[in-house]
Amino acid sequence: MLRWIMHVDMDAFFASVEVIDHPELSGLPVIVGGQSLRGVVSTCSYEARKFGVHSAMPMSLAHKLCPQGVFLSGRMDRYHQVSKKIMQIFYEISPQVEQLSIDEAFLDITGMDRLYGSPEQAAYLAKKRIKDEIGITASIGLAPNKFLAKMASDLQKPNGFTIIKHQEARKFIAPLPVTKIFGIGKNANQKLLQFGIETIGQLALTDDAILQRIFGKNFLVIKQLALGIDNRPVIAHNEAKSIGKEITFTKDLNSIKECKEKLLFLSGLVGYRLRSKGYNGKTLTLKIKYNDFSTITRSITSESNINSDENIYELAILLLKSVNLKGYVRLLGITISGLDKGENLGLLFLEDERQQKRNQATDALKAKFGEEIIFRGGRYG
Ligand code: TTP
Ligand code: MG
Repeated sequence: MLRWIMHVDMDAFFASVEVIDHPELSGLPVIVGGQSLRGVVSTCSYEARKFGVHSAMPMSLAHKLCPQGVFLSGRMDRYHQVSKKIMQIFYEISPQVEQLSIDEAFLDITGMDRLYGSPEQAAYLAKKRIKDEIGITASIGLAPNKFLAKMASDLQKPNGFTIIKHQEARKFIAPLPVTKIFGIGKNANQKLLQFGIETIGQLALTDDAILQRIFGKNFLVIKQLALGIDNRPVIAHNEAKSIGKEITFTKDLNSIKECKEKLLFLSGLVGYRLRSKGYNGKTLTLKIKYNDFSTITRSITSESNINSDENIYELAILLLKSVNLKGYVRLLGITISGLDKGENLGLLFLEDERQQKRNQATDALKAKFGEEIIFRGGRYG
């Protein structure tokens, strides 16, 4: 079954909400943002963009560029309220909605043709419902994956609708500048230019050795994107608040060594569950139940995202060490919360490559033979 993802992003969101609430502003250059001397522009209507005004610009400059603008300080509560209504429309179209920010979301509409006729019709429906029920325009990208859908929604703003078909994906993105790829900023762009690489098509044909020199160990992610490949799933936020596993032992544990051994096993299970659902988390909670049924929990929050077996194990051991074990242990549990979607490609660039490879290898086995087939050996001393 062909995968179809849409990315929907409201046009000039805060300014558009001001216009629906104050119809007399329609067609005017509306500029929303901090009104103090040092304030910056949050956003502005497309009419104001013609004067060169844009998000993050100092408000003083916006006044200079567009003196006739309508300057408003913004009402976050109201924008959140409208955002909620828009997300509600999305959830009525597909259960697989991943909200990315206040005004944008991915919807997975794979296999929903019976309901809508075609992916295009589902996308048109989203557009029409936002216009009819909210009163603002949205730009939509419809494509085989998240990367392409997000890129597509941006190509014909405002009120855009861009479809990238499966068989055309590579050709479609080939002429676009490399900076359209998330993760290619000014620096990487400069380096690519030294090799004469300006477009995504040229990037896709570049030697791996050169890409590795420019992007480091995770160059393959960039290469895949340049080829139009992106397998990240759309993750509905309401799916899970935490992911964890606990085990009651048939025989109570009576040493730190045994506890460590079991925590290693649990780390592998929890890590696998996190990764297979595309999550990473921030907080790890260790649960210990003694054989008298008294229970303690200890939590630790990491600064960086956690999803590798190693990181989970390290944190669990830190917590175990902070506990003065007072008797036989009947149950141990590890839970990861503060979950985040896998959208952040940056993570891929940060993670230790060897660790990542190892996790991928064991994940493949677990996916095939079941969660408990493999766990990492280690020294517990
Ligand atoms: P965006 O979707 O980036 O911008 P937009 O909806 O205003 O315009 P576009 O048509 O290009 O999508 O951001 C959504 C809202 O987030 C935007 O309306 C205001 C807010 N925002 C800021 O407050 N500061 C910023 O720098 C940006 C980029 C957005
Ligand atoms: Mg927007």
